[in-house]
Amino acid sequence: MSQPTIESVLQEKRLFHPPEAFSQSAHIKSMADYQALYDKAAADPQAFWAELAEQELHWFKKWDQVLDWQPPFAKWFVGGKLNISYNCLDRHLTTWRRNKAALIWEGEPGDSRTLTYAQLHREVCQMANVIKSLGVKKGDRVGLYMPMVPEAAIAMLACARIGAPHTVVFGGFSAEALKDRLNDATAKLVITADGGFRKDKTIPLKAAVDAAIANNSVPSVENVLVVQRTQQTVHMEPGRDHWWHERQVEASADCPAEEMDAEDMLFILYTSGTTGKPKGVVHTTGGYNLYTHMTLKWAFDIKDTDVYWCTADVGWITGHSYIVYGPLSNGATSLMYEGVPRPSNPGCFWDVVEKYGVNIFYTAPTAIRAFIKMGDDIPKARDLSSLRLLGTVGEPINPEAWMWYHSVIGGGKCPIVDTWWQTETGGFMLTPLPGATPTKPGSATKPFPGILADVVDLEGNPVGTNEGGYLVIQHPWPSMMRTVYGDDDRFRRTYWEHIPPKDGQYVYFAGDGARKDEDGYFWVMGRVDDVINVSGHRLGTMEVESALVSHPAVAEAAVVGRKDEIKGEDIFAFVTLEGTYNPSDELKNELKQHVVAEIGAIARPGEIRFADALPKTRSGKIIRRFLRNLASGEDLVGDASTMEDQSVLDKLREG
Ligand code: 6R9
Repeated sequence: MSQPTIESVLQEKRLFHPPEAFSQSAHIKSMADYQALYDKAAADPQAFWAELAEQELHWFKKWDQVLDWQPPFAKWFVGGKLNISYNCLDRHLTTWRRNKAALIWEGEPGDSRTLTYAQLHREVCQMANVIKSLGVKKGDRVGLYMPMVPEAAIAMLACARIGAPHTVVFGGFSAEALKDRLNDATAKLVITADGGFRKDKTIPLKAAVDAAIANNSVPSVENVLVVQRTQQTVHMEPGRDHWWHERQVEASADCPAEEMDAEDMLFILYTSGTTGKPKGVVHTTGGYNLYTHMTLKWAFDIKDTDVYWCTADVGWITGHSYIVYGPLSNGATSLMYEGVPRPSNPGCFWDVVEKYGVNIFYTAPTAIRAFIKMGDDIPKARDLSSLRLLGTVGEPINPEAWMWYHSVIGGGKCPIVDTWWQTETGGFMLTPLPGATPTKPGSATKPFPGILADVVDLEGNPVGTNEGGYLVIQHPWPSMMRTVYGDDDRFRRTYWEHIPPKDGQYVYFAGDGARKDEDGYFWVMGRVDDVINVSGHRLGTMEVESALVSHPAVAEAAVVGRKDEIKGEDIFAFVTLEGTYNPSDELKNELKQHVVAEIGAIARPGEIRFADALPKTRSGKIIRRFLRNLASGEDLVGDASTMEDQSVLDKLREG
């Protein structure tokens, strides 16, 4: 742990009550209702979740046991049988929702598609049959490397339908990063596209897959299924590569959903940790289905009349839980957009809101800050009056950005739902319920009913009101990650051992610092480990360091986060060179490009500084605290007496 103490400087006092009309029609209408649910769940979490599971989901067979908790390993709805693709599709087909829009999709060049529940079901069944015909069986892993097109969601649901866990790799990751993830998951099939549109260019996805699996470097991959999107020329390896559109026309639209055990693996999603190796976060079927369903319903107050838009990419957990599974399980209309705001079209988000009459809009603080910079005229020139709720996720939102979002985008009438959660938690953990919870700009407010959260010190003792500490969860919840894929030990070490269990009671350590104010509101302050948050994306400092060191010029590298107005944090790398290399701007650029090739554009260092040596303790540990101070141009904070060589700092300061 790099920062044992956390000081909180935020003192935000403004309070915003839910508009009365909103509360009246909301699923949860008042703080009294919230409190009643919270108390009921806290008194008997198992009964609480069992009742909802029975009420909200379709089960082929009911469970025998609600929770089997052998810390840190949890099993929910043991013995229960269900299929999340059935809950997202089939069960709606016998209702009026059959012909309701399930997915509304808008492509970056302006093309669009709407798929009703019946149409989506049909395509998912076809894709499931094609996947099966390529030799994939229940339990086999399938890698997805996709642009933001409907086929990304179709492929996820098709995998879920036949019980083949998917692992979606964000399309912005490099071939190298893709290779590592496919290997870790031993994926048998990769589903990709020729390319995707991003910022008026095409991204060569298929070429990246070719590079990732070239020379048998991912021996498990037998086939590649390719969706046609950009029509760019791609190499198709005979016998290995197959066009989706050619296979689709031959595929039957009849594919019954496999009866899955509640604890069967649904997906693996890789996320950065504090070592160089990404962690495969494992989620299972029943608990994840229930929790993403309930959180979307209550925290976003989803209704059948809503057009709901989450701007995340399906390559992240937010896309999994709140573009695909949560919304479709609720029978909602989920909007998917391929584009991102770009110089040629800074108003594209608001055009989409206006075009489809979006009612619920969910995005990230980094996007909000970028919009502020582009100026109010852009959103003000569009009709945003359809919006009734705004959500935010990914990093702490600064109160100024919150206020702008509230007034300029929400017209002062939309509750803002600041959702704190993680890849590991599967769904929202701290969140307002918009018809009930008064909000404070910058606070994710209170735990979702059924979540027992607290702020503690490293011994596990609760800290005082408004004192900083570590955010923990004290009771298992249905959508908690089950393990790190293939590495139970890492799961235990990372999440369950930083804070020692007390009286046999294990707590989940989130890796975030927080404080709780006098009203019991949580204020999340950011990571306390060596993870940096760049534009809402998690990157391990070690990952970037490993990438740098893999370049022949680099002897040693230390990476820290530096505050950035738009991105939240930016990557600042200190690098020492091998003897035969000389510092130069060309080399800096080459190293930045090298990191992009190793990990992806999201990891490109904002700044690289060459150094003769890095500040280290006598035992050889890099003192990141000092590097963080240097990166942000601050004075050095803290004691330097443990340093091996004091002159190192003076040289670093000179740059
Ligand atoms: C959903 C997602 C998780 C990390 C988490 C925290 C930060 C996310 C936040 C937030 C403050 C919020 N984070 N939401 N911090 N307020 N509303 O982002 O998952 O990519 O795994 O990142 O993001 O630091 O620990 P993931």
